[in-house]
Amino acid sequence: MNIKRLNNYLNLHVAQLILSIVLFSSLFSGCSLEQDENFMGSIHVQLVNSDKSEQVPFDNIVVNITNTTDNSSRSAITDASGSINFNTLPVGAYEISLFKLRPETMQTITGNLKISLQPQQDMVLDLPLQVVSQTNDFVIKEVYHNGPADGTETWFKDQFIEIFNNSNETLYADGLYIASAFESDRESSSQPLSQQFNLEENIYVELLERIPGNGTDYPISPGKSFIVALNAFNFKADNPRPEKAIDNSSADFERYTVKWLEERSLDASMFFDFDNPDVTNTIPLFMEPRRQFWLMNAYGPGMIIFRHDNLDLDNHIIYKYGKAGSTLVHEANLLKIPTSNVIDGVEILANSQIQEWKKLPSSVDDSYICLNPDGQKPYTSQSIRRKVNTEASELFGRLILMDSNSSNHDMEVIPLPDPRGYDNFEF
Ligand SMILES: [Ca+2]
Ligand SMILES: [Ca+2]
Repeated sequence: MNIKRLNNYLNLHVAQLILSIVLFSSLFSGCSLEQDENFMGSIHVQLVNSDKSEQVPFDNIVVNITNTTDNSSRSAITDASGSINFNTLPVGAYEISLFKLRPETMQTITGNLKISLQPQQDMVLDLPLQVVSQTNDFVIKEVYHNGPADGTETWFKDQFIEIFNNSNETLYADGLYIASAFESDRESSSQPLSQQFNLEENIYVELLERIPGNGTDYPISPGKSFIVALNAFNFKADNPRPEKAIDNSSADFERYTVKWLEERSLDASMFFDFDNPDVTNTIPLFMEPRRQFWLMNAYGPGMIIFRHDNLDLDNHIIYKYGKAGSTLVHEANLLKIPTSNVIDGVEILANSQIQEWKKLPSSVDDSYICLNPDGQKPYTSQSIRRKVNTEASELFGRLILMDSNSSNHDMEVIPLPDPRGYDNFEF
């Protein structure tokens, strides 16, 4: 180091040192405790549970408060009244959150609020809780509706839905209903279904099938799943891009509606729907008359599973829809399914701008998921899979999937289908 550079170096460091001393002293000499208090506030948080059907005790819940600017945080534990005070907090933006699992009732309790604390403010806040009972039942683990990226070798012929036993006991697939909810396409309609019908009480479906069986024919162990494929066929075979195609030949159940449609003098598609005699077929129960095979809406299906002891298959409606100002009116014959019977549902939308076109009520899915928020393209091989609830899985010592009735939170988009991918999951 020559003399000039050494001088520059020393000057720089002396300057930094002086700056540090000035800042340090101003911090302490310039700010009295009194002034500090001017930049403090307090927050009183009261937990509130507005869901009367899901009662939870308020005690012993850890509530976190995090400054969203510097990520500093504090936490406190509620007493039975569900109230907490955070005193002498610096002003700023905060997130208040909590997450609690109650193993004894299989409930998850969450709450989240974002607030901005002003100088000397005593803020009093209600923190609404979301209480969700961990499903002791089947959940939809995967919906694969978009077709593979194999150069339209397969088209949509490889669609499947996978249903997972999220409970801690053996469940039976026997008699389970699977339905695909209807929504008109935006090309031919300017009004979503929800503007004509109350979608909270009933779900309007275009396709309905039932798993056969006498009650105990198809046991599914906890943490295991079963697959219902449109065609139980190996689409990798003779495919120029087998890495993008899937093998559905080991599906548990298969859709086959050609005969059913022909018996009703309706058009059937033998190109899209064929029958593997080695795989048990589901029982077709209802198809919107224009459907020629059991195609889950390729631009975003709303899938539900449910049980019903005495389902009324004549509970139809004729839904008329069209473009505003157009004389052309379309009709769809739809079946009403009572929402209260639904075990699980997944709302998939073609993009994130069309929430009013949701097909499922908020009590079944209070959000939605898109393959691509900017607009889905067909034949991408993408699939929609339910995420693992790692916290609950570790706590209960078994594989548990997310189920907060909110697809945005519970589901994820994956680049390739993952049939039975959780069978050997380790946590
Ligand atoms: Ca088939
Ligand atoms: Ca078959």
